[in-house]
Amino acid sequence: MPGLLEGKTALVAGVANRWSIAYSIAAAFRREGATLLLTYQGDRVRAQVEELGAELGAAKVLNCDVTNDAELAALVAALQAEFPKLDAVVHSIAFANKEDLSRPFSETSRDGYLLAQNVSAYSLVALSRALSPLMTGGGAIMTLTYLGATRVVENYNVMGVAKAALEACVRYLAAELGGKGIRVNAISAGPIKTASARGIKDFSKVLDGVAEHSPLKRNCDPAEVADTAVFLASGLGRGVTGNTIFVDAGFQIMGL
Ligand code: NAD
Ligand code: IMJ
Repeated sequence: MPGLLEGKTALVAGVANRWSIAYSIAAAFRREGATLLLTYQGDRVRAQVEELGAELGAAKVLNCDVTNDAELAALVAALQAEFPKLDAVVHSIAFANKEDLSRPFSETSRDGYLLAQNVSAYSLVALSRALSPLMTGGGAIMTLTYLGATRVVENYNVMGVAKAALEACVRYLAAELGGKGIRVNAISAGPIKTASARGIKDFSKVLDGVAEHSPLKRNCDPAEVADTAVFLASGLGRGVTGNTIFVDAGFQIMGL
């Protein structure tokens, strides 16, 4: 049976290691027959991501810090030379200062606030502006968000505000890029034990809470998030844009 992404080229930004949500998405995209391009942030993770890229049969593994306009331009130049068209872009990137994810939200510094917005929200705008001209046959841009965008989640703080901005960016980008046949959506994943969750105070309590209270009585797993990304990148998602799709074992519908 042909894969759902046969003949499509997808760029996945945000693989740091095997536990990254972006890694699961890249693996699912390959499974469905996509040509895979991976980008990573800097030398610290290069060796690891190159190894994972080789394992996945990625066509290209490229450096790109999404806060650096020169690196974004270099990425576009490198792709233009080799890949005639891009069909899907996955933005799976977030960062805030660790201390801003534990102390009171009102103590967030101006620099900490701007850092979280720059890396976690503005970067979707920058990436979309850079890469949408390569999406000449239309396509799908998607990002990862979290419930803390619209609800108060303990310690999520400045990241919640950044995710609120990210979800608004999704709507404005969707409205603007729709005319080019480019759809823009967010996947709101339930808590998953990745590097970005490690060291977060009481994270295992958050996982236990979801397992106890969600409709499906369990946590979500990264492969479920990845299959939703496949749906959005494929023709099956052709009518969906500007949306936030929850892949969270149903947790967000619950009141008490
Ligand atoms: P992760 O740490 O594996 O991924 C975060 C990625 O962001 C890393 O690959 C890191 O290199 C990249 N990154 C940070 N700054 C960057 C920059 N300046 N330029 C380029 N890349 C940069 O963790 P993850 O949990 O897979 O997170 C991926 C996305 O999923 C994030 O947006 C996160 O907010 C979101 N998310 C995570 C969870 C969870 O519970 N793990 C739940 C919902 C949403
Ligand atoms: C992160 C902080 C507080 C509560 C949290 C999380 N909950 C969940 C997360 C309940 C699920 C994970 N998440 C959704 C994120 O988006 C994480 C982003 C993040 C994590 C770190 C940790 C290490 C660091 N900076 C970070 N920046 C962003 O130094």
